[in-house]
Amino acid sequence: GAIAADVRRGALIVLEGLDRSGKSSQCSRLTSFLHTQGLSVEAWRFPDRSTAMGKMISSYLSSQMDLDDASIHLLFSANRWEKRALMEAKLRAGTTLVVDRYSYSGVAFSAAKGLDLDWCKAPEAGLPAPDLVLYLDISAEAAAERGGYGGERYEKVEFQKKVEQNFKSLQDSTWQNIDATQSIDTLESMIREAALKVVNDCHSGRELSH
Ligand code: T5A
Ligand code: NA
Repeated sequence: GAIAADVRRGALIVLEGLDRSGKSSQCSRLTSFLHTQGLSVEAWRFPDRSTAMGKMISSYLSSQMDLDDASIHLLFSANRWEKRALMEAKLRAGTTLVVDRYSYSGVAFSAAKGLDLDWCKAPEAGLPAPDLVLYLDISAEAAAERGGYGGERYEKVEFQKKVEQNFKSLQDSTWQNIDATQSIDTLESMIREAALKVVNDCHSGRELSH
């Protein structure tokens, strides 16, 4: 039954942060590490640019297409909803998902354009809730110095500062703030420890919430 299936469920681990905070680097390192521990684990990311909606989002982000602020917000959310059934199935089957951005990015970026924060949150309600959110904390200025912004729509310091304020107002009990100015290796070991703990909690029966 549902309870038995949940007892060994996987963990939903989300990495969040400003553009260039180091999320993708840490997601791939964490996924490899959990794999070496014999765990069933997959790396996911949002936006998922591979779907039809994801292709629209990608062309919006690269400024090939313009969309109304509210419309693109709902499209980012819909791109998570279209993956919901698969996410839940994987988690309940025992696979841990390491996810590069989730609803917090959805709300923080759209609200930085001036949309109402609560309005932005509404379409996220009902998606699987993360068991752990690792927030890679770095200032907009320090992030901009890394590797150079690639020229996507949101990669501007003034905008990222607003996004940072919004992220900080979204923190809840599942968050761990991590100083993202530390070395890639230091961050990797801190993240490993936090992730293993939550994977164990989920394997021991912590329920999936929404
Ligand atoms: N968005 C997203 C919304 O508006 N709504 C939504 O609902 C969602 C989900 C998508 C954009 O869409 C917005 C947010 C974004 O603006 P994306 O595809 O996630 O963006 O962005 P990417 O361009 O793929 O990734 P980022 O720019 O966010 O970079 P990362 O993943 O944070 O950083 P990473 O690991 O690629 O590293 C960046 C550079 O820094 C170096 C790396 O080597 C690399 O050069 N670096 C470090 N340098 C020093 N010290 C460290 N600890 C370092 N870690 C990494
Ligand atoms: Na990334």
